[in-house]
Amino acid sequence: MSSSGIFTRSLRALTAAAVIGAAAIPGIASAGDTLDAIKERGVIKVGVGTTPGFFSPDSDGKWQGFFIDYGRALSIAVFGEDGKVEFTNSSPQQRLPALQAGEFDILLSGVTVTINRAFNLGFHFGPTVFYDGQGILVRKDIGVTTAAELDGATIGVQSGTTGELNIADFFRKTGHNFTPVTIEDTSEFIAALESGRVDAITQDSSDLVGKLQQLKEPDNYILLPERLSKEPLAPAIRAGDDQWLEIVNWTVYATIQAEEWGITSANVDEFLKSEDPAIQRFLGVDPSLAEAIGFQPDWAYKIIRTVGNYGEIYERNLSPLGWKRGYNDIWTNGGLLYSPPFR
Ligand SMILES: N[C@@H](CCC(=O)N[C@@H](CS)C(=O)NCC(=O)O)C(=O)O
Repeated sequence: MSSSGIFTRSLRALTAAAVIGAAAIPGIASAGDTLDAIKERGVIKVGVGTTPGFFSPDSDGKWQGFFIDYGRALSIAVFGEDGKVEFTNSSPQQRLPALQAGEFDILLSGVTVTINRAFNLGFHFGPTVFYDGQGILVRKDIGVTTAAELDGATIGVQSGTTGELNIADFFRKTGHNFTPVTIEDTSEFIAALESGRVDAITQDSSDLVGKLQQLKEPDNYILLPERLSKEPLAPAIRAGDDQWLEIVNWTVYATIQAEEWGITSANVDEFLKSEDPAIQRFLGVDPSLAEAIGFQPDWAYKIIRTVGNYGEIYERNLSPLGWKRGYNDIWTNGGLLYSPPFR
């Protein structure tokens, strides 16, 4: 199998089809040049944050985490091999403009899908990979155990996040007062809580659970039980590149579909002997589907063998932090994760 990635002879046809589609249907985005740029450069440029479990460098400076593993899966999808990804930390405020400016090919940084970002800011989103909600982390000594009790508190919020509007909406609803302190830099954001400059900080609960690990005395803080918002976190790309969007979509779906079928990094080779025609097409034993699309037949096989299915990615990175699957489980287990059919 060549390692040139998922796209073979059909690349031009796909691009052409998307361009034709764009001409025929006003308003539909066309294929862009992201994939070409990535292939020419030889690396995918990914914007990330710095939250343990989701994206953080290990002691050797090598990035680890839930979103990092999706970057690795994309590397396998595009290049047929792991590791052709450059992860760069960027603040929540700067990363969307940086994506728009072409500094990144994709953000895997816990970006929430919102209608404003889709219509007004010019971004497209892959599938939601983590269903989250905004939380509030307070210093215990202020003596509250629910968000509804917060009145007159000073609350840190990171600039450029959905949290800015959510926290204002929340207090408008409760009728209580609060003083927002908007901070861009993540270290300063944490330091504001530790120094007492703010009574609490608000962010995606995924972020707060990770940040708790970074606080010097985590026992002095409590994550309040309320979730203020829906924060479906998804890969974000520049609008207007259908081809790149579909690569992102189906890379994520491959990890979800594999979990639904019980295919793991440990047993994927056993599944190569499966009699199920759908699994044969998925793993490339029957190459007809992949060939018709222009993917390398073993693209999904390689992703699962190397990075694992969604559940493995989750267990490896997030279970150690105490995360339960909850909404982030496969639909057959009562969660929200659902892959469209591979056919
Ligand atoms: N989901 C929110 C917040 C995004 C966000 O701030 N994400 C966290 C990670 S989940 C982050 O980047 N925190 C700062 C950091 O990690 O440096 C949004 O899209 O506006």
